[in-house]
Amino acid sequence: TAGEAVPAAQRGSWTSFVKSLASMSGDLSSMTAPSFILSPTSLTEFPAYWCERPELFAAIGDAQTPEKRYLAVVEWFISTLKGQYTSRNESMGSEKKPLNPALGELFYGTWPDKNGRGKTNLLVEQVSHHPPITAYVIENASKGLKLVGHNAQKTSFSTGSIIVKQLGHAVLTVKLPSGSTEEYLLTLPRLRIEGLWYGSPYIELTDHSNIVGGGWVGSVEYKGKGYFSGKAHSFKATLNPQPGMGGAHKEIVIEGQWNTDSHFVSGGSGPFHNVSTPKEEVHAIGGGTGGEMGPMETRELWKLVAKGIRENDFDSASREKSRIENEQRQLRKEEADKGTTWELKHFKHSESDPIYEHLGKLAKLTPPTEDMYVFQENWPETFKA
Ligand code: HCR
Repeated sequence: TAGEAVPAAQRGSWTSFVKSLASMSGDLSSMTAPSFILSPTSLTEFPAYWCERPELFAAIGDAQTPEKRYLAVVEWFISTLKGQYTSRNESMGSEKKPLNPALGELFYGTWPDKNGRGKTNLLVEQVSHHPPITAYVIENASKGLKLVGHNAQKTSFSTGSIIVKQLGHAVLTVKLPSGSTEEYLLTLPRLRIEGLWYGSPYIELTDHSNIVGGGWVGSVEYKGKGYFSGKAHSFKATLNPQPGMGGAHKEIVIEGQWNTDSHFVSGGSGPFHNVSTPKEEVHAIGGGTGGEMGPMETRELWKLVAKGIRENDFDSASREKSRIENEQRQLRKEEADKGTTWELKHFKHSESDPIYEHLGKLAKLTPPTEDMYVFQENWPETFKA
């Protein structure tokens, strides 16, 4: 039945919310949703999902041959999907609506060095409020690894589901011990938010994403239940050496479930990835106290809203949320009056990305270029400790 998982008092507002999705404009973030579906976490914390298995990220830097390195990139990428797309279901019972970050909101974090994997740092900045765009960098300097990317979403509604097209991409740079550098372009899957009618939304991935670099061109196709395996969260990765790079042509195909495990179908044998091992959440720097980030640190900024949501005190959550939104509106108004604009702290916007253009051509990506946010290499002191 409709709204089965919805608290009885909110069934009516949930039904109207789901109905109103059909006429949504493409930006879901600004729609008001019933309180039971609100998450106390802001989208600026999401880039941490890229590194909840820091040893798999580090393994890219340790790989000894181009093929092993490329497969390490693919394994790390696939292993992040469980956290990125199913972890709210595990921790909160269903997918929820994250807090919509304010312009300039910050999140800094770190995964400590352990077992020789090196220290990994995370820095996130909300670079646009409307539409919401989040830029991030993740670096493990001791292994020569740096991931820089940005994320935005374009949403639409089709046959009862929200379809989320992810805009943006990420580039992983690997500094090799020889001194040379390799780059890998990562594009992102499309999402279907299903289970809306019942009030228990969850994500299924669809379409495909690309992993291109290090002499390889790969595509990962995503399917839900009833396609190539009959199981939810299925994928099939088809990886090919870049034409003209020499050597015998060897296609590698891997199939399985991105939230559990997968295996080689050709070009290798045996198991490929397995995400049953525990994940390691990021250690938030200054979390909840602002620290050197001040009031724009995400957990500091949203402290009272998050408390209200966690304690089912939605009046105070919505009062605090309105206060933040009004303050933000006021700031934008003052800037407009003075003829100034908000200055980003860590990133600079660029209309095109030469790495996307170069690697994207190998996978015949459209459009041929995309904009990017260039990290200014200004890691704050707190990361140097
Ligand atoms: C679509 C989504 C906001 C964006 C979230 C993204 C795409 C952000 C980047 C991360 O790397 C991966 C990621 C995972 C999330 O699954 C995705 C969110 C799921 C829901 C949320 C909507 C804006 C809110 C929908 C409201 C529903 C649940 C009623």
